[in-house]
Amino acid sequence: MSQTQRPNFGRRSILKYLSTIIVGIATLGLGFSFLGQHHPKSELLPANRTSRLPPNQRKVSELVGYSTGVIPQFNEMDWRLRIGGEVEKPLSMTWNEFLDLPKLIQKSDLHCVTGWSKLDNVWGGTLFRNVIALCGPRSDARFATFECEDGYSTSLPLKVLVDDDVMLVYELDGEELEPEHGRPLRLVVPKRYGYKSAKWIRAVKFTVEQELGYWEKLGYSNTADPWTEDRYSQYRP
Ligand SMILES: Nc1nc2c(c(=O)[nH]1)N[C@H]1C(S)=C(S)[C@@H](COP(=O)(O)O)O[C@H]1N2
Ligand SMILES: [Mo]
Repeated sequence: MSQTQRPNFGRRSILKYLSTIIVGIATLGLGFSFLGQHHPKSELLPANRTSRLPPNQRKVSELVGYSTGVIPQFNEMDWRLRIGGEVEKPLSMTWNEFLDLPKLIQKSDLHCVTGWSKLDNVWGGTLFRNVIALCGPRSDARFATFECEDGYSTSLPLKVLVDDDVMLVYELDGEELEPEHGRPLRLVVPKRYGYKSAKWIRAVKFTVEQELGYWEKLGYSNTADPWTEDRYSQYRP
């Protein structure tokens, strides 16, 4: 049949068309009103969130600088970011090669599982998505493990890592990242507890199964959603 079917404009379908249009306009309107306030995407609160502060968190005025060990040195000349595991194109990037990735500045919040939250951190870096595009994870890769200079590690599903607010950053509030906050390179994952935001990253390994990171092995949640107070894992080693 080559003729295109004419829509049937019965009462029910007119109602359906009308409601689609109304929902469409309302969605656009909401979108534009948010844009008008210049909120980056990560600041938009889902309908069920009435506050920017997740339950049982308190605001602090500075990032606390939480770490489990000594703060590593950064030597620009011998620094490499290794990207491997289940990828088509393993990479070893120099510092300058990393800086050549598209740069983005974006504000977001960091919620430490111990109860402090630092709102409005202005991060400068690149979307994690840009790294994914470079190395081409194989079709069975579902997770990535971040391996850090201080021996720390954590991992996340790729479906979390492709989000608009997930970045590899080298600047905070317009300045080069301070050593205690991850200089030269850290991850920020605003929608997860802070222990997922790995500092001093040296390697990213794409995997089929999720590996347990430093805190996750000690019983902290592998999903780590601050809004549902998903602090501890069901499984205790
Ligand atoms: N390599 C590494 N990354 C890390 C940690 C760490 O000990 N080592 N601590 C995590 C925790 S528990 C939190 S809350 C945040 C804290 O970030 P900040 O030190 O910039 O405040 O970093 C995370 N990233
Ligand atoms: Mo933390």
